[in-house]
Amino acid sequence: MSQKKSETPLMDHNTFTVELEKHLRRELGTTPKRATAHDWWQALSLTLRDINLDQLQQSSLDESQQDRHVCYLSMEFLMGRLLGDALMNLGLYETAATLLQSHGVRISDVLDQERDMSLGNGGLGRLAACFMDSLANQNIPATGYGINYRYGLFRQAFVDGYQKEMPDVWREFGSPWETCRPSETVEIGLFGHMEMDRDGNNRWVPGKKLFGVPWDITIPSFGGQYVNRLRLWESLVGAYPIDLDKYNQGEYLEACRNLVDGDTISGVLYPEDSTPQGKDLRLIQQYFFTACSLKDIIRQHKQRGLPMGSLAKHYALQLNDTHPAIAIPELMRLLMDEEGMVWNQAWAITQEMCHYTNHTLLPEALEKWSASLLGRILPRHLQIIEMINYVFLNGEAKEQWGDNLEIIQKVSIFEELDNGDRMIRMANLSVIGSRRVNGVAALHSGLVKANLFPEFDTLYPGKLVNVTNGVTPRRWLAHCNPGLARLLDRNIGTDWRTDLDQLEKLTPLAESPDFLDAFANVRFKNKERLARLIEKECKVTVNPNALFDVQIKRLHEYKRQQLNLLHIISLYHEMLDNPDADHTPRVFVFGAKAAPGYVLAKQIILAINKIAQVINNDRRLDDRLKVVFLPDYRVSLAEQIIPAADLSEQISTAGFEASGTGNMKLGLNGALTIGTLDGANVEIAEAVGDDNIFIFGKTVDEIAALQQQGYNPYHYYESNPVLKRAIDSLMNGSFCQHKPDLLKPVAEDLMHRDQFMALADFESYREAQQEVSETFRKPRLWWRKAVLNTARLGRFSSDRSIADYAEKVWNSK
Ligand code: NBG
Repeated sequence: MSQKKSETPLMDHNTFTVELEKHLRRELGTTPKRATAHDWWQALSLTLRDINLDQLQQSSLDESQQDRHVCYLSMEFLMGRLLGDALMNLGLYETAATLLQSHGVRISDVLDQERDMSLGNGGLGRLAACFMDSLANQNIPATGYGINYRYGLFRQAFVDGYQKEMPDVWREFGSPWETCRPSETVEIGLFGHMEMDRDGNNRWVPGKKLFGVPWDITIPSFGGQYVNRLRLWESLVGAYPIDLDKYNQGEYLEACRNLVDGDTISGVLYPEDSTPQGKDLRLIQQYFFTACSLKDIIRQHKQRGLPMGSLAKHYALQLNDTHPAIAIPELMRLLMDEEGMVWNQAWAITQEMCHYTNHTLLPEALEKWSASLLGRILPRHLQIIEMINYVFLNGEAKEQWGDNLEIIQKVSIFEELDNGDRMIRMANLSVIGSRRVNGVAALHSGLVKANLFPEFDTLYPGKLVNVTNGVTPRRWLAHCNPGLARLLDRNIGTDWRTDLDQLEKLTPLAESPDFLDAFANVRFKNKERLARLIEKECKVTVNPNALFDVQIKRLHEYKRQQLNLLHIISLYHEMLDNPDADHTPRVFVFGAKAAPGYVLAKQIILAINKIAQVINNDRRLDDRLKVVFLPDYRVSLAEQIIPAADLSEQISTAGFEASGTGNMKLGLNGALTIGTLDGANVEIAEAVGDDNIFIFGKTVDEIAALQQQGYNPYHYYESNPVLKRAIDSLMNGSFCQHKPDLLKPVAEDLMHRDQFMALADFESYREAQQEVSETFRKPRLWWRKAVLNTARLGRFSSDRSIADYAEKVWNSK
């Protein structure tokens, strides 16, 4: 695993300039004199892409027969912007900046031209992107497989405090990073029926054909010597995009049917699936990218002249959640129906090749497909799943549990519904069909074993393992926080970029007042920068000396943005009550998107925005309290917020956040965490030490006990006057006088339902927040803790996660 540093760029200054200008002239038809910032962005991206493509050839030539190629199958890849990161990886950042400057162009303006590739929703998709980066850095041959969505998640704006969603048109005129490979187009089937062929074999006759066209994006290691590939599929329906006969008869819409159908399948990420059409589409998307990827893998395997029997030796499939779980029956189908293998051999290969990551315990997020729906779209796959279940229940399961119906019903892939339909539990299918199953943090993996799959853990000892998530230090430290990166380089050398445990060398520096000052100074500059962005985006002026208290993540009740909000309201009241007390000034920063169909989450956004408006305009506070909700949270916005955060809010109900990765990014950049003992917070607390983190709230066991005894949020409301006053102010229209009922739904839910027990943790949270405020007023103490956070979080590098996967899951290197 040789890791080259970026000090010796792959391209020298002169060649770089020549190549760049060539792209400007030949591809964009412009000159350095006339080029706009957008032209420069495109030309730079094309130049770097070329370097990567050359190295990709080299890397794949170097791939030996002994290597096990990792195929990471994921519905989501949240890549963000690529240019800045690529310049840094290839050691060309300074070169590019100087060159642009000589043309009177600022590199930051050029980088700002890039639209994020927001082909993901949250942590799961960003994890996939960090893992692609680390796979390249560990020189592990790998391909990421996903969908080339025409539109990203959605673009978020706030209108009168409400979230408004718009399509994210991220690549309307193409993306310079993507290379189309039409010659590697694959064809897959959908719908249709089963038929008996002459030999008496059951054959699937698809009713519809679909083409998958691959678009490739190169993923370079740091230094750029090793390059992997992300391959995203775009769907096409039919051989011709339009029906010319119909077109000529003036039936324009009908003539474009294929175009529309194709565009729909790879159109948007997470289409609303509350309608039957939405459900069909989602399953088709899952099957589409999985089937295309498997065909691609088998084609390459054959091209290398290798026998089908050795497929699993050469390829490991990682199923990122159950979204690509249809890979299990699809692989069985390919091996049996197309390659002529018998069941047992195909099953042995499938079980050897597949690995499944579980990212959630929330029952509503564990995928189930109705058997009738799946059977209509994929009739052969339903048969195979039934057979897998039959063999499993009558074999291993029977041996282990005899006729214990309760257990048999629980481990079965099928859940029988009262209306006669059956639901296919994709998680059970994934566990049965995989060689390893991993959770994403120690606590979560323990719960996967103990609560979600205890029977499978008994049946398959050693199959269920843990791989704690990680984040790439290239993007989440070196690139997003150049000030801190320089400080680290000066003090501990530059190797931390590819060996994050080097950060431990900072530990003694936590005792040096000079170093603490320098560290604080970097943060201050980052906060000034964020303050300018806040001013621009939210029209709110914030004081960079205030404590920046940050909660950035998907909006979900279990993540408890509402708990944060209750605390903000209580602080507001406290400041109004005691205007002369010495309050620690705070700026609360939110970034979050709510799923379009998630009503309560959207109401929480509205509440935060309305309260922000009142607080930000209340002169009595003397600017000591500000609340801002930055719109359109995405990777590139996270890159600006994280280096400026003092406090990291990780306040989920214990047992519900599988891992979290924002917690790692913020901690690594020196923010202190206020958090529950949930997900990776537990391991972060272990790493930084109890004195350097603010832990509060009920533990997993306490939450379970409370749930069991019957949770009554009203009791907390009634008995805690501070809490009561905060909730009452939501109820009685204090924050929106002309529509006093506007925030009632949020208040009522908290008082009477509060599914994630925010009220039960409120007091403990408030106390922890008081400790935060007091600590922040002692700068030496605060910065010492901050430095120790950076120093001790090296283990949360995704390089370590990937090394763990290689060892515990893929058995690859
Ligand atoms: C999310 C969890 C996070 C975790 C990421 C990555 C899903 C289904 N799960 O806690 O909520 O960090 O996965 O593992 O998106």
